[in-house]
Amino acid sequence: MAPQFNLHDFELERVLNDDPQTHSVTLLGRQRIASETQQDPGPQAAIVRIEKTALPKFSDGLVVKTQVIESTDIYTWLFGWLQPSDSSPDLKINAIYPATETHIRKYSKQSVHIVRETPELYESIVKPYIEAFPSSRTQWVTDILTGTSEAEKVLFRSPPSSPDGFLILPDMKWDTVTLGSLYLVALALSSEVKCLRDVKKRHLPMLKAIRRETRRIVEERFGLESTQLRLFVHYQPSYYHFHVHIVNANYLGLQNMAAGQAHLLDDIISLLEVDSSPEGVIFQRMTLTYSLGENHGLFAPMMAAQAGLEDSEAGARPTAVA
Ligand code: M7G
Repeated sequence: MAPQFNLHDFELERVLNDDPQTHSVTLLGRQRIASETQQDPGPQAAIVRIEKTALPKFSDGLVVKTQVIESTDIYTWLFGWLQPSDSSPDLKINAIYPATETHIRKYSKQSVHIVRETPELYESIVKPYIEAFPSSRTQWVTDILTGTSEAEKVLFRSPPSSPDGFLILPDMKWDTVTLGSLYLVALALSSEVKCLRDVKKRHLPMLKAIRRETRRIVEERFGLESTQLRLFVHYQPSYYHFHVHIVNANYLGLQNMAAGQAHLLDDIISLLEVDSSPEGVIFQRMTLTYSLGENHGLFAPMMAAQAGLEDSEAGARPTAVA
């Protein structure tokens, strides 16, 4: 019969793995085992994986203590405790208040479809959609850029004279502590570039500076090398003010890194470099393919337009040989 394991008799040797994604830690240690039938074999190697269980069903009073990490405009993120305790928090909580209809739709469970956005569909459907957003949608960006909020969190800010300026600060997705889930965001100081479609060859100095300064800051502040970072840009993003996601390369499985939505900053730079057109507008000439949730404001018009794309392709397809 296998000896019984008892965590209280476990002596930690080293941490084999810790994974903020699955909220788990895997440990190697030694366990003294006393068996009734055999001689005590002495300390034995033991592997222990500890994982947080699913959250209990939410009820009033479930979270006994909270502490605000940061807040900007209508967004607040906090630490939470399930038990009265002075030790590290059990939860990270993100709150949006007051939430708009767009937020409610974004955060509701929904299935996704893959759509292709030609330059023509961008002009006729997507551009008007982006332009219709009220400026209040990116008030949080304005608050950060003007120093009204999160000012003490800013890790890098370009000199005011810099034409391609940006700043780098912790993303609200990050708990600001766990290196394994490091998540920063670089925000362009100018609101000229709304999204990937607006990125042109003349933005190369800004893109390269974001890459360079990110690497420097992350190495100096957090001790991570440039190869430990994944830098990417979303299309479609939730917020139409140019920004780059900066994430620990080992923090995998985030839904927002899906192929199609996440474009590596390195690939964007490389595409602009090989683009030989004088204006360098490769992102205005490409068909971009990505997933859209059923609740997304672009879902209905983009889905309706897909049929047109298939039809025109079907017409060009050679007929099968019998
Ligand atoms: P996105 O690609 O537009 O949308 O990225 P997503 O949220 O669907 O990924 C915007 C990024 O900005 C996300 O990583 C957000 O977590 C982050 N973010 C959003 N807000 C409202 C804030 C904020 O107020 N402060 C900070 N620091 N980050 C934010």
